[in-house]
Amino acid sequence: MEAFKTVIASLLIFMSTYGSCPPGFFHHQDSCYALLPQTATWSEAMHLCEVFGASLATVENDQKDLYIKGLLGRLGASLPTREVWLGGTDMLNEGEWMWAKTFQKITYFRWAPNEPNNGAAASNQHCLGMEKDQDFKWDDNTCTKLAVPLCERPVDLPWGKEAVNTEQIIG
Ligand SMILES: [Ca+2]
Ligand SMILES: [Ca+2]
Repeated sequence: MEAFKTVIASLLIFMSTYGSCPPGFFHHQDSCYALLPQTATWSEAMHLCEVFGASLATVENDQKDLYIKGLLGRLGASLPTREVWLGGTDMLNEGEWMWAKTFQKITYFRWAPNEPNNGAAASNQHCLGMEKDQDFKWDDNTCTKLAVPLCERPVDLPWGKEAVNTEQIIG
Protein backbone atom coordinates (compact mmCIF):
# COMPACT_ATOMS: atom_id res chain seq x y z
CA MET A 1 0.00 0.00 0.00
CA GLU A 2 2.86 2.38 0.83
CA ALA A 3 4.44 1.77 -2.57
CA PHE A 4 1.05 2.44 -4.18
CA LYS A 5 0.72 5.71 -2.27
CA THR A 6 4.20 6.69 -3.44
CA VAL A 7 3.16 6.06 -7.04
CA ILE A 8 0.03 8.17 -6.58
CA ALA A 9 2.02 10.96 -4.90
CA SER A 10 4.49 10.89 -7.79
CA LEU A 11 1.61 11.05 -10.26
CA LEU A 12 0.18 14.09 -8.46
CA ILE A 13 3.56 15.84 -8.55
CA PHE A 14 3.89 14.98 -12.25
CA MET A 15 0.42 16.38 -13.03
CA SER A 16 1.01 19.55 -11.02
CA THR A 17 4.31 20.05 -12.84
CA TYR A 18 3.34 19.14 -16.40
CA GLY A 19 -0.44 19.50 -16.39
CA SER A 20 -1.91 22.62 -17.93
CA CYS A 21 -5.22 24.47 -17.84
CA PRO A 22 -7.29 26.12 -20.59
CA PRO A 23 -7.23 29.93 -20.78
CA GLY A 24 -9.28 31.46 -18.00
CA PHE A 25 -8.67 28.56 -15.61
CA PHE A 26 -6.24 28.66 -12.69
CA HIS A 27 -4.00 25.65 -12.05
CA HIS A 28 -3.61 24.06 -8.61
CA GLN A 29 -2.23 20.54 -8.22
CA ASP A 30 -4.27 18.20 -10.43
CA SER A 31 -7.20 20.60 -11.04
CA CYS A 32 -8.06 23.75 -12.97
CA TYR A 33 -10.47 26.32 -11.48
CA ALA A 34 -12.52 29.11 -13.03
CA LEU A 35 -14.89 31.60 -11.50
CA LEU A 36 -17.53 32.35 -14.13
CA PRO A 37 -18.38 36.02 -14.67
CA GLN A 38 -22.13 35.66 -14.22
CA THR A 39 -24.62 34.50 -11.65
CA ALA A 40 -26.77 31.41 -11.93
CA THR A 41 -28.99 29.08 -9.94
CA TRP A 42 -27.19 25.97 -8.65
CA SER A 43 -28.37 23.71 -11.48
CA GLU A 44 -27.68 26.38 -14.11
CA ALA A 45 -24.23 26.78 -12.57
CA MET A 46 -23.58 23.04 -12.91
CA HIS A 47 -24.57 23.20 -16.60
CA LEU A 48 -22.44 26.29 -17.23
CA CYS A 49 -19.41 24.48 -15.80
CA GLU A 50 -20.16 21.45 -18.01
CA VAL A 51 -19.94 23.69 -21.07
CA PHE A 52 -16.25 24.03 -20.22
CA GLY A 53 -15.67 20.34 -19.46
CA ALA A 54 -15.90 21.10 -15.76
CA SER A 55 -18.33 20.79 -12.88
CA LEU A 56 -18.96 22.84 -9.75
CA ALA A 57 -15.88 22.62 -7.53
CA THR A 58 -15.42 20.21 -4.64
CA VAL A 59 -13.43 20.89 -1.45
CA GLU A 60 -12.15 17.81 0.38
CA ASN A 61 -9.31 19.05 2.56
CA ASP A 62 -7.64 22.07 4.19
CA GLN A 63 -5.11 22.44 1.40
CA LYS A 64 -7.79 22.81 -1.27
CA ASP A 65 -9.90 25.02 0.99
CA LEU A 66 -6.95 27.39 1.51
CA TYR A 67 -6.17 27.52 -2.20
CA ILE A 68 -9.78 28.25 -3.19
CA LYS A 69 -10.20 30.86 -0.48
CA GLY A 70 -7.00 32.54 -1.72
CA LEU A 71 -8.23 32.44 -5.30
CA LEU A 72 -11.64 33.88 -4.39
CA GLY A 73 -9.95 36.52 -2.25
CA ARG A 74 -7.90 37.64 -5.26
CA LEU A 75 -10.86 37.59 -7.65
CA GLY A 76 -13.43 38.55 -5.05
CA ALA A 77 -13.55 42.25 -5.84
CA SER A 78 -15.36 41.42 -9.06
CA LEU A 79 -17.86 39.04 -7.45
CA PRO A 80 -21.37 40.19 -8.39
CA THR A 81 -22.92 38.28 -5.47
CA ARG A 82 -21.80 37.48 -1.95
CA GLU A 83 -22.04 33.75 -2.52
CA VAL A 84 -20.18 31.24 -4.73
CA TRP A 85 -21.61 27.84 -5.69
CA LEU A 86 -19.78 24.58 -4.93
CA GLY A 87 -20.86 21.15 -6.18
CA GLY A 88 -22.39 19.85 -2.92
CA THR A 89 -26.05 19.18 -2.22
CA ASP A 90 -28.31 17.51 0.35
CA MET A 91 -31.40 17.67 -1.88
CA LEU A 92 -31.72 13.87 -2.10
CA ASN A 93 -31.56 13.30 1.64
CA GLU A 94 -31.86 16.21 4.05
CA GLY A 95 -28.69 16.66 6.09
CA GLU A 96 -26.69 14.15 4.07
CA TRP A 97 -24.29 16.15 1.97
CA MET A 98 -22.71 14.73 -1.15
CA TRP A 99 -20.69 15.96 -4.11
CA ALA A 100 -23.28 15.67 -6.87
CA LYS A 101 -20.88 14.74 -9.66
CA THR A 102 -19.43 11.68 -7.92
CA PHE A 103 -22.06 10.87 -5.25
CA GLN A 104 -19.15 11.04 -2.80
CA LYS A 105 -20.44 11.62 0.72
CA ILE A 106 -19.03 14.84 2.16
CA THR A 107 -17.13 14.29 5.39
CA TYR A 108 -15.01 17.46 5.39
CA PHE A 109 -17.05 20.60 6.17
CA ARG A 110 -16.17 24.27 6.50
CA TRP A 111 -19.53 25.66 7.65
CA ALA A 112 -19.91 29.33 8.58
CA PRO A 113 -21.30 30.00 12.09
CA ASN A 114 -24.94 28.84 12.48
CA GLU A 115 -24.83 26.92 9.20
CA PRO A 116 -26.14 24.68 7.83
CA ASN A 117 -29.57 25.90 8.89
CA ASN A 118 -31.61 24.50 5.97
CA GLY A 119 -33.18 27.96 5.67
CA ALA A 120 -34.51 27.69 9.25
CA ALA A 121 -38.33 27.56 9.17
CA ALA A 122 -38.38 27.55 5.37
CA SER A 123 -36.54 24.18 5.30
CA ASN A 124 -35.54 24.73 1.69
CA GLN A 125 -31.75 25.09 1.53
CA HIS A 126 -30.13 22.13 -0.20
CA CYS A 127 -27.24 23.55 -2.24
CA LEU A 128 -23.72 24.35 -1.08
CA GLY A 129 -22.21 27.80 -1.33
CA MET A 130 -19.27 29.75 0.07
CA GLU A 131 -20.02 33.10 1.69
CA LYS A 132 -17.80 36.05 0.88
CA ASP A 133 -18.74 37.85 4.11
CA GLN A 134 -17.78 34.78 6.15
CA ASP A 135 -14.23 34.34 4.85
CA PHE A 136 -15.69 31.99 2.22
CA LYS A 137 -16.88 29.50 4.79
CA TRP A 138 -19.85 27.38 3.76
CA ASP A 139 -23.57 28.04 3.76
CA ASP A 140 -26.44 25.83 2.66
CA ASN A 141 -28.52 27.99 0.36
CA THR A 142 -31.70 27.87 -1.68
CA CYS A 143 -30.82 26.12 -4.96
CA THR A 144 -32.77 28.67 -7.02
CA LYS A 145 -30.80 31.60 -5.58
CA LEU A 146 -28.34 33.31 -7.92
CA ALA A 147 -24.64 32.89 -7.09
CA VAL A 148 -21.34 32.70 -8.96
CA PRO A 149 -20.25 29.27 -10.25
CA LEU A 150 -16.78 28.08 -9.23
CA CYS A 151 -15.92 25.41 -11.83
CA GLU A 152 -13.26 22.71 -11.53
CA ARG A 153 -11.88 20.34 -14.15
CA PRO A 154 -8.89 17.97 -14.22
CA VAL A 155 -5.63 19.35 -15.63
CA ASP A 156 -4.83 18.54 -19.24
CA LEU A 157 -1.78 16.31 -19.46
CA PRO A 158 0.99 16.67 -22.08
CA TRP A 159 -0.21 13.64 -24.03
CA GLY A 160 -3.66 15.16 -24.36
CA LYS A 161 -5.70 12.95 -22.06
CA GLU A 162 -7.57 14.21 -19.05
CA ALA A 163 -6.04 13.44 -15.69
CA VAL A 164 -7.29 10.35 -13.91
CA ASN A 165 -9.40 11.03 -10.85
CA THR A 166 -6.83 10.28 -8.18
CA GLU A 167 -9.35 10.68 -5.38
CA GLN A 168 -11.29 7.73 -6.75
CA ILE A 169 -8.10 5.67 -7.02
CA ILE A 170 -7.01 6.46 -3.48
CA GLY A 171 -10.57 5.87 -2.28
CA1 LIG B 1 -30.94 20.98 3.26
CA1 LIG C 1 -28.15 28.48 5.19
